[in-house]
Amino acid sequence: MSKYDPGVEESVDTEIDVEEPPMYKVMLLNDDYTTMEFVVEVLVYVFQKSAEEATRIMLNVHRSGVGVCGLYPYEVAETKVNTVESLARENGFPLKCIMERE
Ligand code: TYC
Repeated sequence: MSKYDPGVEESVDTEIDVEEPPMYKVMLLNDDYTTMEFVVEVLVYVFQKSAEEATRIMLNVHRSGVGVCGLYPYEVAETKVNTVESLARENGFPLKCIMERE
C-alpha cells in the first residue's frame, strides 16, 4: 500500500508562484564640486562598470543633472547608496546618490 509504485503517475503541482522582488533605480546627482575622476572611480568600483561605460554615465549626469547607475533589489540598492555616500564624504565630496522604486 505504502510502497512506491512506478507504474502510477504521481500528480505533483510543480507550479510555484515566484514573485520577482521589486527593483530600485540607484541614481547619481550632479554637483559642482565632485571631480569627474572620482565619479568614474565610484561607477567602476561600486557599480562594476567598465571605464568607458562609467565615463558615459558620469558625463550624462554632468550634463543632465541625474543618471541611473543600475537596477537592484532593495537591500543591494541601499548598500550601494550608503557605500557611495561614505566614499564621497571620506574624500570630501558632496556627491549625492539616491534610490527610487522602479
Ligand atoms: N559636475 C561635476 C564637475 O564638473 C562632475 C560630476 C559628475 C559630479 C557627475 C557629480 O554625479 C556627478 N566636476
